[in-house]
Amino acid sequence: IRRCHHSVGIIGAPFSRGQRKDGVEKGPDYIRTAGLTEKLQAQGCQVKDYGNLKLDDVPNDEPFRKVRMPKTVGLANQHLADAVHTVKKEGRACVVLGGDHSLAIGSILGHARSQRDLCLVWVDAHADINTPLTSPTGNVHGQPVSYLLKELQSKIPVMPGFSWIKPCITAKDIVYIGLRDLDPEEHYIVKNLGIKSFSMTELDRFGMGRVMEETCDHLFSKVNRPIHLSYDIDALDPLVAPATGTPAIGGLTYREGIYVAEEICKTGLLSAVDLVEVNPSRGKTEEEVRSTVNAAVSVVLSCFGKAREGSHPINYQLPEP
Ligand code: 4U7
Ligand code: MN
Ligand code: MN
Ligand code: MN
Repeated sequence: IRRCHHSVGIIGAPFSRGQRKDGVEKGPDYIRTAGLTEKLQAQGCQVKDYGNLKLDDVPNDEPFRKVRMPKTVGLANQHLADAVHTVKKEGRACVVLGGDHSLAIGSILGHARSQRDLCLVWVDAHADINTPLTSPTGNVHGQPVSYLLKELQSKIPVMPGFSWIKPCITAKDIVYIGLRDLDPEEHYIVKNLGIKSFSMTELDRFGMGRVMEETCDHLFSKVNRPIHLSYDIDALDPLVAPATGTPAIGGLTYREGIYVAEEICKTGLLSAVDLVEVNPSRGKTEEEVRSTVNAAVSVVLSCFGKAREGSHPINYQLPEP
């Protein structure tokens, strides 16, 4: 039985300051222009588009050690957390269109305000769990998970723009899918905290069917909980989704990427989704941009009931001759 959220709230978060490449702020509008709302409606969802957040640069935003634009990133996430909280209060499943992955900080904290027992499925080539002190780049899009984890709180320095952030998840509440490009410090953290992780190696060993079974076993062994799905488009192979800031070869096929979303939908527990890191400026051709944006739209549609086996209204009756 398929129990999907039929009321969806969309927030556009045109934010790029969690990394250095221009263009990722255009993600939300490209995804909308590809017809996301209309297609969700056509498959039976009731959609409210909350529009794009106004996310401005904070002046005099000097780096904190290596971390770039901490005040700007902190404030944008504060606004996003409020917006996600509003969508959840109004009883909708929340879709955040990014923007770069630093947005997961605000998205997950806003979600956790109304859903205290949420769990996190992180689909990404990267673990995004650098602390501000391990980050090799200083880009916050490689760090969001570190701010959210209770176990890492003692490793996070006090930073301008970040003082409102209180960690809301524990290591056992997370499952990673699709990892293939981790910094050594990130690998240490994932192993040391015992975070459940299905890298591309486990995917090759088990197949995506078993990976999704074990993901659900891990997260719902005791009790069912709301799911926050944080989906970085670079989890997909660059052959499918090339228009992204940090592509990594050897990723999920289109089919595997869609399968993750279908299975999450089938749990009936999906409460919020981030679809991030679509960067139209990184496409070398129109076709590369189209392919990436279409993949992003398809992932969201599958999250909310689109099934490749087909579907029909519950009370459908064949026409009588
Ligand atoms: B994304 C990186 F060093 N680990 O921290 C870093 F390799 O949101 C990349 O997953 C982070 O796209 C990628 O900057 C962030 C780097
Ligand atoms: Mn990534
Ligand atoms: Mn990411
Ligand atoms: Mn990326």
